[in-house]
Formats: sequence, structure tokens, C-alpha cells
Amino acid sequence: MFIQDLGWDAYFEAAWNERDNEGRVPARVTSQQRGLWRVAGDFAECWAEPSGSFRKEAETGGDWPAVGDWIALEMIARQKTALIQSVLPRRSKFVRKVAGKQVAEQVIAANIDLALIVAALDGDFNVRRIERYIAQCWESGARPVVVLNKTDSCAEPQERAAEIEAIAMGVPVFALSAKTGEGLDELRASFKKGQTLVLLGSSGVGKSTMVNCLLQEERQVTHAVRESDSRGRHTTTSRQLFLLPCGAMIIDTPGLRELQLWNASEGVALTFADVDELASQCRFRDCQHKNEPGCAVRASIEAGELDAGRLESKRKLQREQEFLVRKMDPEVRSADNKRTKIIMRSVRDMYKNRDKGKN
Ligand SMILES: Nc1nc2c(ncn2[C@@H]2O[C@H](COP(=O)(O)OP(=O)(O)OP(=O)(O)O)[C@@H](O)[C@H]2O)c(=O)[nH]1
Ligand SMILES: [Mg+2]
Ligand SMILES: [Zn+2]
Repeated sequence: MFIQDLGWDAYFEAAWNERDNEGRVPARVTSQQRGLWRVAGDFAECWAEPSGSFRKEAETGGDWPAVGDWIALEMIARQKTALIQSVLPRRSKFVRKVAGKQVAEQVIAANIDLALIVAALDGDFNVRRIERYIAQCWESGARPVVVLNKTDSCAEPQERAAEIEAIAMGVPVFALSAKTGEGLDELRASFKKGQTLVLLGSSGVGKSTMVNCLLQEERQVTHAVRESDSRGRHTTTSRQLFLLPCGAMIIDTPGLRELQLWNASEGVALTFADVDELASQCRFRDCQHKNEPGCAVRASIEAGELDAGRLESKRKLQREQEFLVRKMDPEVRSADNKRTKIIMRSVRDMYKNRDKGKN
């Protein structure tokens, strides 16, 4: 195996050359277990542990390596071990607020190109939850793709897909069955060699079943959902990166119990760019879209064009976001968001052009 097969490219090469990496080799984290990291590189695969100085740094506010990270590794042949000396800058990262009341972030996966937001069509289907994931994706630097699984147990999969397409401008939507394989080829065709994908979604939606299907091998354990409410049983317990036959890589993750946004103000704005576009046509600049005269948002809801739930969902995410920002470290708060601004502009343009097409 070569690092190029694992996604190494000019971006990481440049980052590597910027530092003194004498005596070290690049490697990618494929999984993590109890203080040990599984890494792959030109040397094949091995377990690695943080060096003393790296550990100190991570313990005092730095970051531990996440699955998908590129690291500088020092091989200690005599001791048959390998030391993680540093983590290369991440091109994208998927983070969430640490579960509970604490305000801290946890990196779920790093250097992701495509985030597959998986939802099941058998009872778990929830447009608002998908909206939330999309907001988080835009923020991460990965491109979101929505995958509606279990078409075999849904009478109108195309209607559900259309519902998502309506709220997720510019986000590809695939409807498929990981059980029968129906529709999987279309999704597979959108993967490119060297790309890294991550599967996100609640427990029981079929993420691991999709991995097995794409690998054409039963590598991940799967478990039936509860019959009473179609909920999963948190079968997958750790994140792991797999190399697919097509040359792309995929990270399976445990079903998220709690997806709290982390510094996703830009992502929220992006996800609701259509609402903002409407709001810009309200008579008052500070319109709350309640019962002000000349409110374009209310008019659109009354005309049956905009879903009222979507406005509510936006408000809820914004409140959550404001709460987090108030509690956050000022340095993090002012973090440069140039990249998201560029994406935002292009999504806004997409909405504008779509609306032009309507008239
Ligand atoms: N009918 C149907 N069942 C499916 C499909 N895909 C997966 N399942 C079933 O759904 C159940 C849960 O699948 P998993 O792959 O374990 O779900 P998961 O998302 O990995 O769940 P966690 O690991 O708990 O996060 C299993 O019983 C699968 O056989 C599908 O397309 N159709
Ligand atoms: Mg699983
Ligand atoms: Zn208004």
C-alpha cells in the first residue's frame, strides 16, 4: 500500500514539507482503541502511541488524533512500536460538542471529503434531523450527501427524497436499500479514488450494512433494530476507516446519540439560505417574521411555499448556537471562516438562481 492510496496529496505533502520531519514517516489513522491508534502508511499497518511530548501537548488543551488524521510517525524498530509525534493540519474536520453540559469539542473524523448523512425510511425518517446534520456538514469542510436507506421498507421513497431535495439545495440525495443493493450503484458511482467518506446518522439506520455492502464482505457487525420503534442498539462502538474496492475510503461511526452543533453559525446560515433570501425581502430589516406587515417569510408560508417547520427549526438551531457562542472561548469565537463564507456565497447564488427560474 502507498500513502497516495490512502488519500495523501499535494495539500498534505506541502504541510509535511513545512516542518522538520527528519526520521519520521507519514501515516493515516484508521481506528483507535484504548489509548492506541491503528495507523497505515507505506510500511503497511501497525499500532502506535503518542510520544511523551505529544501526549503532554494533547493533555493540555491540544487534540488527540482522530480517525482520518494524517500524523508524523517515528518507527522504533527495536521496541517494535511506533510513536505519534504530531498531527498534520486537518483539511476538514467533523466536530461535535462533547455530550453533556461541558462546552468542549470532540473531533469525530478528520480529512473527510464527503459526509454521507444516512437516514432510514422505516420510521426513523425526520426531515429536521437531516437539516441539522447538513448544517454541521457545511461547517466541517466536507461536502454533504444525503442517503435515504431501506427503500425496501417504504412505500414512497421518491416522495421522501423529494422532501429532502426541497430543503437541501445543492446536496445530492440518494435513495437505496443496503439490504437488496437497489440504488447502491448510483451512490458508488459518485465516489472517487483517494476520497474519504464518513457515514453519519442515528443507530440502526444501516451504516454498517452499507459498509459491508460496499466492501462486498461482512466486516462490520450489524444488529436488528427494536421492533417497537425502529431504533438501533448502538452496535458499532468505535470509528474505523476501510479501503473500498473502488479506491475510496469510508469511515463507519457509532450512531450518534446527541448531535449538538459546535460553532456552526455559518453552517446554520448556509442550510437556511433560502429562508434568509426570503427575509431579505421583508419590509423591515429586523423583521422577526411573526406578524409584522410586509413580511415575505410569512407570506411564503401562507402561500404554502415555505414549510413553517423550517422557520421553527432555524430559530431553534440559532438559539442553540447563540448559547454555545456565549460560553465559548473568545479565540475560538473569532476563528477565521473565510472558507465557509465562500461556500455560503455560492449556495446563496444557487437559491437566487432557483427562485429566478420559478418566476
Ligand atoms: N429492510 C432493511 N433493513 C436494513 C437495510 N439496511 C440495514 N438494515 C437493517 O437495519 C439494522 C441495523 O443496521 P446496522 O447496519 O447495524 O445499523 P447502523 O447504522 O450501523 O447502527 P449502529 O452501529 O448502531 O449505529 C440491521 O438489522 C440491518 O440488517 C435496508 O436497506 N433495508
Ligand atoms: Mg453500525
Ligand atoms: Zn419577515
